[in-house]
Amino acid sequence: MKRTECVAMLLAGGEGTRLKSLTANVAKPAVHFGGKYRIIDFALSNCANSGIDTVGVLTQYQPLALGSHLGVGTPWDLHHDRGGLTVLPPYMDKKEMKWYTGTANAVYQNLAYLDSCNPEYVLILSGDHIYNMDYRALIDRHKTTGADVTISVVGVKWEEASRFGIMFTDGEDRITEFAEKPANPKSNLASMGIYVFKWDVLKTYLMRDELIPGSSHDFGKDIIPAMLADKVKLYAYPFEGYWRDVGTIESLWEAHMDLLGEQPLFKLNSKRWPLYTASQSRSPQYISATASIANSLLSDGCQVSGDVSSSVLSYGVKVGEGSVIRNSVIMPNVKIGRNVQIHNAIIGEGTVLADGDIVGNSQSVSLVCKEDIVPLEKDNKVIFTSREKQLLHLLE
Ligand code: ADQ
Ligand code: ADP
Repeated sequence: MKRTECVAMLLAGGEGTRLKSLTANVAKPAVHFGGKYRIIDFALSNCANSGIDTVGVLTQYQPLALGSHLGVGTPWDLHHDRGGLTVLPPYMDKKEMKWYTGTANAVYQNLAYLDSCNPEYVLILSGDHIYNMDYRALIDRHKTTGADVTISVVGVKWEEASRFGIMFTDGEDRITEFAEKPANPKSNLASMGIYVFKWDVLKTYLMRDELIPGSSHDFGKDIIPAMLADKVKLYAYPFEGYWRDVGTIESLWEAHMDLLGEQPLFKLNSKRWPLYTASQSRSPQYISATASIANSLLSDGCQVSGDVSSSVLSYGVKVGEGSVIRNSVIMPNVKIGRNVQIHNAIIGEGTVLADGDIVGNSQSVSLVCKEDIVPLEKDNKVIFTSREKQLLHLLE
């Protein structure tokens, strides 16, 4: 049987409830990012740039936009006969339809795919991270330590530590303790949810986990703690670069702000590490004589007549005259009328803001999506219902 040294399994089926209405119609990895990309482009481009040519993408929740974006993997050079990109949705066996109950179960249900690839190593990736990473360095470390599993790790802000898998390591980077999302973290060394496993070890643990009553079949909650308890060799690989899990509204907004400035914390236009996406052609941007634009990213098909600064505008966004947009993220095809004010906000795809609307405040990140706007009266008055949004002013 042919042997592919390393197969990547990209987990892209999570519901992403913390992104609220942004994931009402799309899976979290398909949420737009950086004006013209989707979040999953980062992991897929890392695969392309790291020479990983066999990638299974595990999809489940709201797969339509994600599936059409992935296609046959052409932008990431994964459209070949050997290996390439394989979309792996849940399927029906002889008896029943089996949904993926957790991240480990999603991989377990695709053991036949992995068996057909017969790899030496399996790289588990998440579809919701913004980063550039050469997976070859991680795999090389995994080989030199002879580990059964190597987890890529970063130091995170203490106040965010409880939303990650948190660990302790010894002087040789061997993991000695691990707790998934501890309420009171004792360390800020976090799992990036990126693992390289020896394939035979992974298979053993996935099969064993299926038999454990009450298991949530999750890598962080079940598989990693079980391996640690068995004293198999778990190593950490400290990652040095920019990495953000954009699973919350605040982190998604912050990661967008990190794209701005003369020396951005994260560069979208790295020549050494190109970012690939599936995109359609659109008309050029139109910047009118009344527009003022500074420190912003604008995508194709935008028409701007207002004042935009420190913001990211996706494709097809219209900004009317007299409108002011500051420190905000505008998703595709948003229509913003005249004299609208938007501060520290994310505006979801296809939202229409009427003349004079005011969104946002200086204390928190606001989210406005068309799904949250319900007509109140016949005369097109709108009210914003979601708790996170701070609408200071409604239509007169
Ligand atoms: P979380 O970020 O909470 O923690 P999780 O919600 O399990 O991880 O999602 C990981 C990835 O798997 C996401 O891309 C998601 O879309 C996908 N996914 C979730 N459920 C799925 C399912 N049933 N089928 C297919 N795909 C699914 C994890 C680790 C932590 C670590 C963080 C780092 O558990 O230890 O610190 O990632 O972000
Ligand atoms: P719809 O919103 O009906 O899907 P769009 O024309 O907005 O239609 O987009 C279709 C697809 O093409 C989307 O997946 C989007 O990611 C992509 N797309 C469209 N225009 C662009 C662009 N200028 N840059 C990048 N991607 C684009």
